[in-house]
Amino acid sequence: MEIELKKADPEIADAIREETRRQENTLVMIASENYASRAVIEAQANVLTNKYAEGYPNRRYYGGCENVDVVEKLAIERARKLFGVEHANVQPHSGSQANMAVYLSFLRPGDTILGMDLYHGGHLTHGNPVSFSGMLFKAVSYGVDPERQLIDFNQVNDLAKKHRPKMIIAGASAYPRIIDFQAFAEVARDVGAYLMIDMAHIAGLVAANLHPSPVGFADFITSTTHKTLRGPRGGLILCEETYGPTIDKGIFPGIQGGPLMHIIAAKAVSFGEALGREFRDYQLQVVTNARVLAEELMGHGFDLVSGGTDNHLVLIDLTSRDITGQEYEVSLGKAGIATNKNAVPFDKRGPKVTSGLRIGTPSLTTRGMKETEMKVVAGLLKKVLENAHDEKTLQDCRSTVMELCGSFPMYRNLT
Ligand code: DSN
Repeated sequence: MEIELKKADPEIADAIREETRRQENTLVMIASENYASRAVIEAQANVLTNKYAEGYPNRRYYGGCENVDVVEKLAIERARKLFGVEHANVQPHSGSQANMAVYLSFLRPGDTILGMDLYHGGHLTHGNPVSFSGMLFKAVSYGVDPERQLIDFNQVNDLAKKHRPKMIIAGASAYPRIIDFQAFAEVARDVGAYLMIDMAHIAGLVAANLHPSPVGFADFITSTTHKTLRGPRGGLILCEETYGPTIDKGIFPGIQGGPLMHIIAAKAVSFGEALGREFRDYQLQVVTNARVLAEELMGHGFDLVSGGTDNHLVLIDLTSRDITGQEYEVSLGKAGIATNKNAVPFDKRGPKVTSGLRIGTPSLTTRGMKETEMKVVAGLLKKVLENAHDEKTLQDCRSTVMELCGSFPMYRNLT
């Protein structure tokens, strides 16, 4: 296949080869990225991409769906088993599409939703004005309290009572602590709102029982499949059987056409992997690595949002430093460490600059790195922070990164 591509389209083949090299030679610390296994990649690079399969298994709008039905049924069964739910829709092309389908299935334009502010760790689709969620619905936002930087449940409660949202959204993209789903469920019940929990970032931890499960608390659970869960890029919706038919209609024909059967095959493979014994060990190491990284960074004098982490990510607060999130991200990039600038709660800088940096351990842990390497990485983060504009030091750090990458190839632990 790769040989064919090289002949047919050398420019694209070259870009893929360079991207492979970049991923291999970079410490990927973007909290939402991971390395899918070769089996997952193989499952999405094949003839399944040729097949139209609008509809659902055994009730399609196209003939010849007998094999893709097998694929989708397996993906659904495995997702249900993995998370202990009655109904799974594995067709969302992304997490945003999963969220959109839930909203459009159970809300009407103009309804009120209550979600976490993007600048406090929420996601664009939880009601930000630049996203469909903020354009179509009347969005109200909660955040973290200024002292502890934990979700402010007094505020959630007050806003819910004041605005009577039709749906409350829990879940975050940059929140380093356990989320109390029960507390959200109580607020939702008190005001008669639906509760949607977007567990995209922590889905792998939930599957491994290392973060409390949203099952039993949420009416709807949405996720991506490519973050801690380590599958292909895509989305997922879980719910009780009673909501299943409405959710299914919300995805197709509601907001999507033909499902991406090659991606659904890869989702099935990744759910199968997540059901295996080794997956829990991996997730445990992800969390341990994040904790060690956080402790080391604090030992080096870094300020961390909420003073540490319970999950896979760490949010560095640069407010008291003479460097922006944007500058730090660029300098780390020169040293071979991929991260992303990120707003911190009550950030005075805009989203393109920011006073924070988000880092995570899923990818490094997939490469087999453990506590010892986290200490080395924390030292590199410190060195780059203190020498952000010193090209020689950045090149020295780059050499250390190359050595680490050489010792921990990205596919060492994955078949
Ligand atoms: N863009 C993702 C992240 O990086 O967290 C969320 O969808």
